[in-house]
Amino acid sequence: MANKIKFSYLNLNKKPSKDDIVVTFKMKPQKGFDFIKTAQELAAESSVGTWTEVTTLTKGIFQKLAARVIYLNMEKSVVKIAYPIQLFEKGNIAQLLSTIAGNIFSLKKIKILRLEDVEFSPRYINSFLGPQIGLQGIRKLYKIHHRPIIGCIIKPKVGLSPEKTAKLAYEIFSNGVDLIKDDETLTDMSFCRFEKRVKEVVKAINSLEKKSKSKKVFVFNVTGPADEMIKRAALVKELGGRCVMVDIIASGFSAVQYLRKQNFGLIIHGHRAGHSAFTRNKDWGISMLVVAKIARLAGIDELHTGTVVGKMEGSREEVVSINDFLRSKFGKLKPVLPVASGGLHPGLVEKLVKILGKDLVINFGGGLHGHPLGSAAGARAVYQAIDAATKGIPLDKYAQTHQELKLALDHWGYEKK
Ligand code: CAP
Ligand code: MG
Repeated sequence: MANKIKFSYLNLNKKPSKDDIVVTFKMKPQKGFDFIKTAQELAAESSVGTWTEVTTLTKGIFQKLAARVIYLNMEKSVVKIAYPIQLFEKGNIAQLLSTIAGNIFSLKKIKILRLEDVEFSPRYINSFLGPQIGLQGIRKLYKIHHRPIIGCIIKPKVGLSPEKTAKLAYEIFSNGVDLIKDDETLTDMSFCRFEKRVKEVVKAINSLEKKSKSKKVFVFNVTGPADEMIKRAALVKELGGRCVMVDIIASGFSAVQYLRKQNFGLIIHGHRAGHSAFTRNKDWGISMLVVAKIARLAGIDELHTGTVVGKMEGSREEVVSINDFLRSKFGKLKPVLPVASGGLHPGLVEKLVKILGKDLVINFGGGLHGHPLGSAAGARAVYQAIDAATKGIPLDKYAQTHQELKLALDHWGYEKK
């Protein structure tokens, strides 16, 4: 059906106004459809237009609210669209996504569509709460400023009782790990009730902190229906925990915003399980960079972003750009601490630090509990690897005097930088 456009959405000479939201899409129409016309239809569908002219769309409405195509590159399939700020409700991520990542993904005539990047104006950014604690706040709590935060995921990912979880956490914390987290599928389970787990783990941390000055953080997974999530986080707060985790994709950003709005003063750890359903295909979906920007608006304090060297997909260029964004200025919102996780073991640490730097959490699951001498030795091995990498000492050299690291390198190998 022909779509006659009365007003032109094309405005290649337009410099976006300072409050516009500018979105970069990778876009290619199906065979037989015109690139420039389809780009305009994208702008139309995601702002004031529809498939045909409507008498209710006045010139006044169009001039005020129409999105404009401000850049086109057919060879590279790039389209940039500027959206007037009036199209967006302040502080509403659901409405943002329905606008810039909504119906346009369903249009039949489009073959390739990927939301690559979005630039928000400070006015829009500042309408969100952002992280309550943020990167600096987390480092201040630990009093660790010059090395990566050492993290561990409890494994097996599900199956341990609250008592066994607490015992294991005590052992791992005692051997140099700063943060321990629930896995993303462990919530309130018949074999590991949430409340009991929090109680047992907090007890273990309290007894440990009586003996040592270092602060330990356990990341409790509160993922669930939004009302339950709030109850679980309130419980963590009440029982003396410091951090909660949300599976941000599965739970949805409205739930994350709702949690953030409670101002619990808890660190919010963002797990991104499932993101690859729409971030991984380079010709379709939404980039992880955009997800990271939205997570920061919503109020995540630390976010999984990839490792480059580990088991999860994510190119060096992509992961570095996400981490750089999380630490950079973004309106008045606090920076976010990146989390590298997935398939990591001590032999990968040197390379990882070379690529991603030291300002992040480095998380080990299998690469700690799978140590030939068990979890406590695994904790010592990851500590030694991070200590060596922070000091710039090659791991194989450091391993000559550090037995646990040596065993880990023999077991999993060593990827030199
Ligand atoms: C890591 C992990 C994390 C992934 C998620 C896992 O465990 O707990 O969920 O890191 O990926 O279950 O795989 P291992 P990402 O250390 O045993 O691999 O951080 O890329 O979102
Ligand atoms: Mg996991």
